[in-house]
Amino acid sequence: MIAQKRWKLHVQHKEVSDKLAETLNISPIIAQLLLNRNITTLNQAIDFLDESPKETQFQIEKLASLYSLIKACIDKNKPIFVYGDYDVDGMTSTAMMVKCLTSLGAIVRYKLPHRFKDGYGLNKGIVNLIKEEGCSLFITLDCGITNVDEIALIKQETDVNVIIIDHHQIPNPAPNADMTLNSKEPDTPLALQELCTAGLVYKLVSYIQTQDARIDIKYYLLLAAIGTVADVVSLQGENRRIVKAGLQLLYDVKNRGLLALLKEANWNKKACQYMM
Ligand SMILES: [Mn+2]
Repeated sequence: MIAQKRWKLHVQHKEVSDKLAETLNISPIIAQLLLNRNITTLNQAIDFLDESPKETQFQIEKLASLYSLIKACIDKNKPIFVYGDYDVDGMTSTAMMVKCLTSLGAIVRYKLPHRFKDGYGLNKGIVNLIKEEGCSLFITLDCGITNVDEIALIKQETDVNVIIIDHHQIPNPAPNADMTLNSKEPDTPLALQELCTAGLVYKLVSYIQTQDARIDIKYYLLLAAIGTVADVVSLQGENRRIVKAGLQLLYDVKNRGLLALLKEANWNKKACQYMM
């Protein structure tokens, strides 16, 4: 009960917050809220308050090689298999990847594992699935980085290329995938180190958009925002920008799945618009 709660106020640093407020032309209350979040320097504050998703990218060569691996498979007209995860990050990532690949003209198969029947990550049965579908590319989303044995088996038993897009801790030795995009890799730019898989897929799709006009990036931003919020990753850096910009798109949702979810949640467009 609220009556039993004790409010613990953050220490006020009036001098620092006044200075931030004056320099950035923001209210002293916002300045103090920044301090409460450990944002103490001018640069940190500017970065935090900047709301537009930035051009911060992974090394462009990395995204370019991922794209060429995908493109090579599409050119061969062979199916691409996308294996996701059952949580929101995994599902939004899969939705984005399937949409992107389909827009590029790929034949796409996908699987969202069942939480209880299939469990998390890959299992050895996946080899048969890949063989049956005759795939030449296998992409894991929000899983795969810990599946060293399963990936080894896939590479041994089939001739698919394997891409792992995941934000979970990378084991040592890492699985022998052909390519990996993981925000825990040591060469990840600071602003992207907290990206969940939906954020990673969003970054990849943003790059592909620069190479292929069939991609409409607007479709992906809201899904990336939902995946980011649901995976409870830190809302700073690029994550915050994705969520802030993505949530604005809630007012203009066309995706039928999302519309159904909003209806089920009794989402009140007018009330929320007022708050934002
Ligand atoms: Mn995740």
